[in-house]
Amino acid sequence: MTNSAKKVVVTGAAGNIAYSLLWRLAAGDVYGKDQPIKLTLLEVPEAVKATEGVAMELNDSAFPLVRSIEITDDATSAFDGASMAFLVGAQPRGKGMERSDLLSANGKIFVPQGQAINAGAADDIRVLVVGNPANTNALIAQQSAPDVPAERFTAMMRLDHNRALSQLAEKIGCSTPDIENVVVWGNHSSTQFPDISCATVDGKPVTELVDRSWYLDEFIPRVAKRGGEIIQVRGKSSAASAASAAIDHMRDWVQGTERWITAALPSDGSYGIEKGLVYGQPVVARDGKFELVEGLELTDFQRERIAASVAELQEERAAVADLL
Ligand code: NAX
Repeated sequence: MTNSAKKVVVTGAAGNIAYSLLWRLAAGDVYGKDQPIKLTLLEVPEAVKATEGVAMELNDSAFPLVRSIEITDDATSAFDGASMAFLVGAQPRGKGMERSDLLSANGKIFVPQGQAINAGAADDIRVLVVGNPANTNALIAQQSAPDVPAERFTAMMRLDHNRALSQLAEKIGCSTPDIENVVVWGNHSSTQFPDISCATVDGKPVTELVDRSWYLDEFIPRVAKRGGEIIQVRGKSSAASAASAAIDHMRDWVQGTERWITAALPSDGSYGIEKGLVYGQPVVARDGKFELVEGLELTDFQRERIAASVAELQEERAAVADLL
């Protein structure tokens, strides 16, 4: 007997990231090859026509697991019965727009979406916010959904995590799966802290395999500013790598992993991170849940770097206080 189809919502479905994400999702890369899905594509009214074109191409791909494709500009119906939501759609930063303007413009998208999730999502709802500023957008959505367990709201730090792995692998001359226990603490912004303190390759500490000066002066800023570097070289922002990271995040959340990965989750107050802030932390995934890696002894250097993103996220939260 086949499983009944899960409803999966993707917002910003006419955009660049969705154009990669939808194909991986439809191929079964999140739930696996035995789980049919019903796709719902949520867009703004002006982009509904383009979304119809995306749906036509999805249909032309004849994916065996896709039972239906619905297109809507109505959040309430989109999230009704949803088991999974990729919140990718967001407003880009316009000319002359301050960061606080961007925060409140995007905040206004995530309040109604959080409310719609609260009103109608399925009991097993999992939310990943990709649209920037992702951590604070996730906080807004979570606060707008008081009846849904807070840990169902996450923001994407997996792209930062994958970037850290690939930079380390290149430097050390190994493959990314050889590297264990890397984490990117904090905000999806330049205050993030790619941390190799616990990282190992074949059981050997990474701190013994790379220079401290390379780590501090090249690795940390390069990972934190990689999005800008991609824009400079490619002429457009990261899209396929962001989609791939979103798939990694959701697949691990559903299917589990004992390897450390980074997910931004509402903090439980550990490691000096204010409770409730949606913050990139080291996790494993078991029984369909992310579990924080506990008991790490932090150095003063780590605490300082972790505090920088805490302060930034507190400022972002203050800028959207009227939405919380
Ligand atoms: P695009 O501008 O190509 O697409 C965004 C889409 O969202 C547009 O089609 C737009 O119509 C739609 N949209 C806007 N408001 C909406 C709403 N209220 N409901 C539904 N859809 C809505 O951007 P894309 O390159 O796909 O990037 C999407 C978001 O991901 C951006 O905010 C971007 O900054 C963010 N990113 C986040 C990353 C992360 O690691 N967290 C990395 C990649 C990316 O920069």
